[in-house]
Amino acid sequence: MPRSLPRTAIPAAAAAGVLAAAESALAGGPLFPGDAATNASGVDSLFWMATWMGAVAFALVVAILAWCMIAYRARPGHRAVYATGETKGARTFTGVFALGVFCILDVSLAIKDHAVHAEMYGEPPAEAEANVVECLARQFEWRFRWPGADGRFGGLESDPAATDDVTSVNILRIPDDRPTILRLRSIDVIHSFFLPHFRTKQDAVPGMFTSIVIRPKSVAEMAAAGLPVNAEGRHEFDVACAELCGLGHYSMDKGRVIVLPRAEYDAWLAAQVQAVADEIRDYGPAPMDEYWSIYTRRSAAGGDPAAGGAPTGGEGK
Ligand SMILES: [Cu+2]
Repeated sequence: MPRSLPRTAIPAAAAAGVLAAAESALAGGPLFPGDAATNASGVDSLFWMATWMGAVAFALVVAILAWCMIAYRARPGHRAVYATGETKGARTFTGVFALGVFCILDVSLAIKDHAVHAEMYGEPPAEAEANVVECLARQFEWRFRWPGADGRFGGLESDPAATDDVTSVNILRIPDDRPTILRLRSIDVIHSFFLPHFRTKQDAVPGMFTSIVIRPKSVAEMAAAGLPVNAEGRHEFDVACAELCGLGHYSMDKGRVIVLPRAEYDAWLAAQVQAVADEIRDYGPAPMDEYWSIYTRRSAAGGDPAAGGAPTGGEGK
């Protein structure tokens, strides 16, 4: 039997191997859809770092196990070693190895995760410098809302600010030159707004606001990266629900986010605002989008100030 294991050489070699493998894998891989967000690459590198570190640590453990099986096996003139791991040397090796794995894998992953998390979920941009859109999740679709001509999101159904709001089902258009703050809420159960190309997701929870910041790359960068375009040549990406929310859960992947150049986005929004204003002029205030209306009534009945109004009693519960 070998006299003693080189106690520091193995963890040191392991550390070097793990770091080298993780480093070389940070460039990305074929598993992910194209990356459409300015802050998405950190998520990919964290994923690959965890995957490669785990893979290398696993390979190392298996290699040591295999080596021990061969080195200490029974052979002519040599009995198999019955090692219970109770000698001082074995304990020291196990301790050093475990500590090495912890320091290299867990600590470096925690440091990396902290940075990535801060980038994704840290301080949101000021609303004045962002594009703010509201999203109402329901079984089984996403409803989006933009403030209308008055620049204000409406609250309750009877709120005049609500009548000119622009709404859309399942299609979210955003400009490419600034972040979009999406304010999420749910009318029924917990949904999770998931943007695979933006490497981000956020739960929409009944009774509370949550929000997510979408930071798209510019349309020019997306084109250069060969990201998918729809029939009209616009960069269009999936929105999916990442929370099993009922029988039609799968159908919430009908959501789409379309990233437009700023001028085109502004023109689109102006046309929508104008269309709603024309409708109000010709036919009087339009009824509020059905589900926003139900939402505001339910929320108000529950005294939810997010609904923008005072409690009205049990109506609509
Ligand atoms: Cu859902």
